[in-house]
Amino acid sequence: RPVVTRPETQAIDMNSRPNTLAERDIVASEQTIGFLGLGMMGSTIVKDLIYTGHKVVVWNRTIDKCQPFAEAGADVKDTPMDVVEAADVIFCCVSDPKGAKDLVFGNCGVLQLKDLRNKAYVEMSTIDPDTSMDIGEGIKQCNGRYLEAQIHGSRQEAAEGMLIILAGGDRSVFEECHSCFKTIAKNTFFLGTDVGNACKVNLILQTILGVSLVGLAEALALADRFSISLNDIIDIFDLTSMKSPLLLAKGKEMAKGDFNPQQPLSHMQRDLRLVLNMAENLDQSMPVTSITNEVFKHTKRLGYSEHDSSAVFSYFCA
Ligand code: NA7
Repeated sequence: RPVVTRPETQAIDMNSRPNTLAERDIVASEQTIGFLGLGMMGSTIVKDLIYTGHKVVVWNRTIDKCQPFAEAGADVKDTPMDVVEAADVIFCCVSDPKGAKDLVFGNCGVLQLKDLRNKAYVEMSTIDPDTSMDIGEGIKQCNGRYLEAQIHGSRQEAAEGMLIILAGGDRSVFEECHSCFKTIAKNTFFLGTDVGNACKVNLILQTILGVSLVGLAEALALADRFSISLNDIIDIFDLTSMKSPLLLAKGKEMAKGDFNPQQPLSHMQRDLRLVLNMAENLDQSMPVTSITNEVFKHTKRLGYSEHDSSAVFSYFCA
């Protein structure tokens, strides 16, 4: 099996600004914003929150990632619990449901503070509805308010302030997050007070994305076997009513073999796994998503976990 090199980790550019910010006329909330998780998404979001004048307190498991934010004016804390103590509204943006739960229920986690009166907790990590309900319940039992605010979009869309926010839970928290959401997103939806709905909608969108990417990759791989130029296929696809900006972009990445992670393949496969668990509980048949999941799972084993989801093309070329 050929050795696959990991994509280079991109350092956050603290000076880059989305063009969208100038025209959005943002008046920063006076509340102190806590932020847990400075991965690619979290870093991009926090950088822009600081730029738009928000007072920010941060924590990340790997402490080194906090340094540029300390230099930009953020207060860095040692534990999630310390962030919660110092902030009014606390956002969490980590890899998966397990990480999200660890930060709330774990040692030095959010609930160690016991009394969350006047605190609002906003879960941005991609999670399943059950995890969101568990977290929401834990926060409420300590008198806190909870909002799930799932972020839909790639790292590039985050960098451009063009995410879509899908929110559910406490409406007052949703209102209080207005200036933060306006900083990072082009659209924000409140999907009701029932916790779990926003997670469901986000995962349904991810299902459409995952299945579409596998269909695209499989078709392009067939073209490649016929030695038909992938660029020609993409140019023609662009003229059809099937075209979409995303599929065109992903098709070009597949043609170039450039899998710079905008939406990591491991995240895509995690989402499909969450979708299938959700469907399992409802006895809902999802044969296409099941196969799509298998394809992504195997592509992970080929070494493409940290590459973009478009690396699923490699499955069909192996
Ligand atoms: P990244 O760049 O892979 O970053 C993941 C972040 O999650 C990073 O800060 C990690 O800390 C953190 N993490 C992961 N597991 C844990 C646990 N168990 N405890 C604490 N912190 C953890 O992902 P993105 O920023 O692109 O995406 C984040 C979310 O936004 C994801 O759910 C997307 O679907 C949407 P580390 O730096 O490794 O110490």
